[in-house]
Amino acid sequence: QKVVLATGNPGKVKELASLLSDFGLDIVAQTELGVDSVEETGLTFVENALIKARHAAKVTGLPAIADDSGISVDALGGAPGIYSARYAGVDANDQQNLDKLLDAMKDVPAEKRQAQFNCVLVYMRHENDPTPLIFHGIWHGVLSTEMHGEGGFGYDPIFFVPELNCTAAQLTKEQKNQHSHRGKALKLMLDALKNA
Ligand code: ITT
Repeated sequence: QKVVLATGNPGKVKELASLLSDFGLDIVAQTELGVDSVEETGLTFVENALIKARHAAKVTGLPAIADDSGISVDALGGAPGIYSARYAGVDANDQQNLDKLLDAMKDVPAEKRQAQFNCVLVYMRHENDPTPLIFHGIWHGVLSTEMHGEGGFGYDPIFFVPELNCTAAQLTKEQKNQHSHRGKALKLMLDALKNA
């Protein structure tokens, strides 16, 4: 079964595609099928994931999987949250977003630097699927004051995981998937598809 992976983010593709393929899905990236990006007008991770999956399903005629995710910082009232990709502006890159977050947190002491990654994955069978499957994963951590590690993407170099005593960017792809918001949502999705 061909399924379009409705994301333009190579970091997400790296973490999702091989596990979905191992599961037996014939995963095609949306860029390979000429799917453009769609405006994310939702107010929740769930709404934005649905918007992206529906758009890709509509353009391709295939089932679609979308990921909407972001980092929520307690000391910032949950910001940047659903705006994580556009925190430093609509055309901002990962480094600019990360620098802005470090700057916003520069006076916040160690004990008040808790943050969470959220990931919502959606599986939409077709454009008009009235019961899309929705899965949520969360990962708790603490924002570091400096970048560490070369792996992962986005905010990973400043997302310190106390249980593992390192940042998300210091984990291998496999280790990150064992602990991450995305890995947890993906496991729930694969369990559900197995039983479908
Ligand atoms: P698509 O919409 O095309 O999937 P995007 O990058 O715009 O790509 P989002 O709107 O979901 O995706 O934004 C996610 C943001 O949260 C983005 O800035 C990421 O860097 C960040 N993020 C999500 N998961 C992350 C992870 O595992 N590690 C680090 N940063 C992450």
